Amino acid sequence: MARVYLSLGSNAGDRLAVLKAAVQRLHELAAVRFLDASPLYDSEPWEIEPGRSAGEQSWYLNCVVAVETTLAPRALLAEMQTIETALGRTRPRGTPEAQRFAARTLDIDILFYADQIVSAGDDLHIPHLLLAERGFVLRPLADLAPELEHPALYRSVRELLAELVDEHDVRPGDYPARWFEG
Ligand code: PH2
Ligand code: MG
Ligand code: MG
Repeated sequence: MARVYLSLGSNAGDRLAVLKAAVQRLHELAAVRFLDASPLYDSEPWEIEPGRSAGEQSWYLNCVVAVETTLAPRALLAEMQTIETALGRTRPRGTPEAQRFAARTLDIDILFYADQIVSAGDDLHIPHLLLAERGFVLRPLADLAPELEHPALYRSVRELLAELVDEHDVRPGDYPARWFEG
């Protein structure tokens, strides 16, 4: 079993319902054991769509979830993409740029997979390449696993958060601490 941390985010539709449903789907996967979820954060969007002002793009609801899994990283990624699609994520046609900036009902990113370092193609990089730059990832991750050490940066999540320079606003959401099932 590998311990895995996932970043979940939604900035379209009923964001809270989407994140709750995503946790429910994780429970339903035989090869995944749900462990815990962080509190929820309302976060200012990183990487707004070209041609839009910051005020126009909806804020995200973000959290981090800890699971254990017997799936290998590539198989886990495929399962997460299945959940994204099942919960209404559509990928706009067009350039990778267009996809990257599009609003999303649900995005699930693998942050850490045990202490493995994986770089496989364009779509699978573990640890997540931007995690140390993003408050919307580090804040909830520090709630769950402050002492977790980044296997390439040799710093704990707590240290990464203390050193973080990120102008984007991340606010504890006005939601119950146990917003999820399980
Ligand atoms: N996800 C992105 C791009 N920008 N911004 C915030 N605040 N939260 C996200 O989850 C997020 C983002 C791409 O997946
Ligand atoms: Mg993402
Ligand atoms: Mg993603």
